[in-house]
Amino acid sequence: MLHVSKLLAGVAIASLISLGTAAAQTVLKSSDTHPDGYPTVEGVKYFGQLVKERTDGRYEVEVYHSAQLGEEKDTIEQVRSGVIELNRVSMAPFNGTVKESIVPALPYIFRSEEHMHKVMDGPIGDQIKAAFEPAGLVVLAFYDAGSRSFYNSKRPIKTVEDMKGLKFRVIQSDIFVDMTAALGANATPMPYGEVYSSIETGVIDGAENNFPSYDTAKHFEVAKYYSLDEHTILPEVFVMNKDAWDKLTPEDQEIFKQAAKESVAKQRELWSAKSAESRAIVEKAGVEINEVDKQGFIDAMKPVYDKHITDEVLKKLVADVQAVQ
Ligand code: GTR
Repeated sequence: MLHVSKLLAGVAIASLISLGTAAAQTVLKSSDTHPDGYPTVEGVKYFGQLVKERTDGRYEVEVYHSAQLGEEKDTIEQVRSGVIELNRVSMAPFNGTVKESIVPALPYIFRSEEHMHKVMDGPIGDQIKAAFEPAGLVVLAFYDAGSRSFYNSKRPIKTVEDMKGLKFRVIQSDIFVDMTAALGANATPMPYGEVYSSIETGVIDGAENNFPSYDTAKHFEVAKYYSLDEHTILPEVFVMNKDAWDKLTPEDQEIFKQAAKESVAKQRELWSAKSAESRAIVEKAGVEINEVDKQGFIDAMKPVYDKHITDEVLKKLVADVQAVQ
């Protein structure tokens, strides 16, 4: 009897102690559409690890990968309203909400990945980051996502002519819808998770993405022609709910910023390795990869710029990006 009551007291004390620790600890939920191991998922996990270490465990990040919390559009609403604190998404789904996010999503705005890094790591990147705040979001980092190209189940695309009549799923942004239309094809913006079955059942002929997404979402199984038009070098965005950010002490904000910065270096490293690996995987699986007459694609983009780059802020931003050497 004595033993049991001692034991019970022990359990009670232990749970009190663990309650105490739990109260001091804030768990931040983060969403990602990609599977575990994908470079963005690992980038955010690395961020979380640094934050945990440097706040002595006061903050912890839980990454919900594989779209466990929903498709990107929905999770953007969740992080804006504070249902979740963190989110890693592409730049493009913000195009309708944050005007400045349009610029890095424009086709052929960046000449190379180096050009994109220079822009996004510098003052223009800071200006784009600041533009997210009125939407209730603080941008912690821009991550890499290589370049996006069209792939489909019908034929290799070598010139703009070959795009005619094909139906593509595009990422959820009007820029991508108009870009595809300007190339003579049809665009359906739909959630990422629906792409595989939509190609398989013939609802669409293909989609557009980078090699790691094409590989890990298994789209290559149902669309074997991958054509290197490389229409965008679209960065990823890692955001935090602004109220959650404002609750951090200035010291903790510094820790978060520094951890995010270090996670960028980590993510970029993982990204280049994964890009090469994914390309090799799909080639081995029999995918046909072909070069494209890119100039024809570039020339076709004028109406997209004319339609979307109308106000002075965006005009200046585009000129500033183009001027970065
Ligand atoms: C990927 C990106 C995802 C998602 C996806 C899509 O390249 O990393 O965040 O936006 O594209 O096309 O929906």
